[in-house]
Amino acid sequence: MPMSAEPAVRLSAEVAAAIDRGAPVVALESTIISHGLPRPRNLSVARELEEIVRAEGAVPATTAVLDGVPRVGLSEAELEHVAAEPGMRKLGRRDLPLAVALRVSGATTVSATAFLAARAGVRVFATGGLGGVHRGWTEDQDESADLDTLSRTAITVVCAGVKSILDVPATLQRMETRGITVVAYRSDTFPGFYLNSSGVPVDWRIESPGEAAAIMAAGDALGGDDAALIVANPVPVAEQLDPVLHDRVLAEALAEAGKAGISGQAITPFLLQYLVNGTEGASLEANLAAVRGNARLAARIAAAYAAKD
Ligand code: PSU
Ligand code: MN
Repeated sequence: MPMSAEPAVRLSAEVAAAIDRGAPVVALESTIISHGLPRPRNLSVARELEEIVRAEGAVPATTAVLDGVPRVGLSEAELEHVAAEPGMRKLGRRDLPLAVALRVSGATTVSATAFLAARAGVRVFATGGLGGVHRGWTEDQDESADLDTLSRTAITVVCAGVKSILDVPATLQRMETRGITVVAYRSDTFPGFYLNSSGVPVDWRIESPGEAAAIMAAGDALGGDDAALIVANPVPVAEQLDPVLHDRVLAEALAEAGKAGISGQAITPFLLQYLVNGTEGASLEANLAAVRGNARLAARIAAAYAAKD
């Protein structure tokens, strides 16, 4: 096997130093920046998320592949590149060897980010909404690779549930089957991404970052196969998208995607963009409120976990 001087996953100096001294680090994904949010707002959001993590005393580690190099922790210029470059690919876990070998630049989804973060030694990750089982899955078998990676990766993901464009009960069922631990943060129901609640009850609820850190430590102590902990953190009711507007525009979006024959990796960005247009930006505000809250909570959980030993 050829030996390379370069590590396969490159950590920024700041992230590497934080991991070495056991300081809290929060991974942030880049697909939400390059494919999930409209430009130029996406760059200010990317910066803002990093600042939120820092304000809580943790180090942000935004993840992407640049010219074939997987990176955990980006410089300001690299962050700008991810936000501005129109040719960024969307990379899931399975795309990583391709992007590396073919020296491609791409944004990492939850699956690719969770994988790279875990390889780097980062235990906590914040995003908007996870991928999951799509409506119509009985026909097209579209289940996000996020679920498969999370079923095999020791990482805590703070999210506002799964995207409401999905079949939420089917996604929760798959998470149970695949051994992904799920708790709702200060809620009795699973959040609905743009909405405070999906209406689906959850079995477990926690009240504090310390409880999340204790669950992580208990999982470490139990050992066995790696799997993720999902901390589902609802967007506050005051900042959610109007549920009636949500349901109406989502129905239109799904019909439009069907008519246009959109499928595979393109379907999630298509539906999210349709919602932004169809709600005159209101879905974007709800999405951002969710992501901000998740970055903050993730930093607090990372700090509580780092303080444990
Ligand atoms: N959360 C958001 N916006 C997004 C995503 C998450 O608020 O755009 C991205 C994540 O990167 C997630 C991906 O992994 O959407 C899911 O895509 P797919 O359904 O193709 O697996
Ligand atoms: Mn898919």
